[in-house]
Amino acid sequence: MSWLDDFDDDDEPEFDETDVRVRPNPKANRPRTKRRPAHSDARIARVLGVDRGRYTVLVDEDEPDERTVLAARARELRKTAIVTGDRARIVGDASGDEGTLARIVGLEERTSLLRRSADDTDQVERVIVANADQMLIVVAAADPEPRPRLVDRYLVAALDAGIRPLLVVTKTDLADPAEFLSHFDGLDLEVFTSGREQMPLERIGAALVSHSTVFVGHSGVGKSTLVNALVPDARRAIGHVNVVTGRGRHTSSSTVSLRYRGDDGNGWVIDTPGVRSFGLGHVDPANILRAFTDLAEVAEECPRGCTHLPDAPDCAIVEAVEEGRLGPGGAARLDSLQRLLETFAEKSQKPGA
Ligand SMILES: Nc1nc2c(ncn2[C@@H]2O[C@H](COP(=O)(O)OP(=O)(O)O)[C@@H](O)[C@H]2O)c(=O)[nH]1
Ligand SMILES: [Mg+2]
Repeated sequence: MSWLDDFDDDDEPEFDETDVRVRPNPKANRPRTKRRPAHSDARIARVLGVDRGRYTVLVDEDEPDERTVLAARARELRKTAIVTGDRARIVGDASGDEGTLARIVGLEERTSLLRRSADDTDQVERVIVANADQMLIVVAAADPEPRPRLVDRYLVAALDAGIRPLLVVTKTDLADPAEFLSHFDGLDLEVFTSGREQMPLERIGAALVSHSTVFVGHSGVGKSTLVNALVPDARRAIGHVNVVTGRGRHTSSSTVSLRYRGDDGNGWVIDTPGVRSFGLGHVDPANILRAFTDLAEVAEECPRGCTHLPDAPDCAIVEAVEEGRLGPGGAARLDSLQRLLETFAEKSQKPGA
């Protein structure tokens, strides 16, 4: 027995004991609770990334001796998902020296949580990112073709998690995004367009300052290309087409936090691999409506429990649009709202969702 017993390695790779300093434990027969300190000496560290059961955490953030430290999670956290963005309580060797391993003994309460849904093939809900306050939805104007419905799902997930959505359309050198963008006319949504040789790095950068922004979107849309341009030392792998197989290979397979350093301040950028879907099972429709500022105001006149869908009786928004009271864009905004509400409704009717 040694202090290594406190690590959970059940679902993790072989642990090479030569990697760490192992000291014999003369009190191996004492009850576990006694051997485990109360962790009052724990310090808070930001989880930057996870790789095969090992966490890279940032210790003494913004202090002169800020450093990254490798950590494993304590056995008592076996059932706890620890993800990029988490604020972890760590104990043990936090020097960051080669061959050392700190131990995560707890997590600070999360301010937000982005989950990937259980989908048709995967019933397990997975946590992607903790504590993000912005979501940059990345879609390509072409290659792959943009799908408004997919963006709807991201939007609903963001709005429900209390995360502010932003949208960037990449590859505008390949196609005009205007038609696609018209789907989001009604939303209070900051939109960027980006193309080869003309990435709006200053505008996107300004939006990143003082925020923790998770980049989401299908594999191949250009997330890592953007991250590399915004964070010069990021070196995120860019997808390329394998000349032998002809198939696309998108090599950024893990989620990592990277620091954005701008002229006006810093922020955190979280690059994710292609995330296909988010859990929409517990979405509150009021959170969706809230993103449509003008429609939300009109909705106060709606009957109780109004769905705001096309068949809703006496819906004040539907009536206002029909009477032209919401201006020329009113119909488009109502359409966007209804699409998002329907996305939510379909999801929540799915058994087990
Ligand atoms: N034409 C064009 N290609 C782009 C643009 N942005 C990224 N790409 C290409 O799209 C492919 C996928 O990019 P990547 O950043 O790996 O996408 P990710 O999977 O979302 O991280 C790469 O071949 C990039 O060079 C763009 O604005 N225009
Ligand atoms: Mg990538």
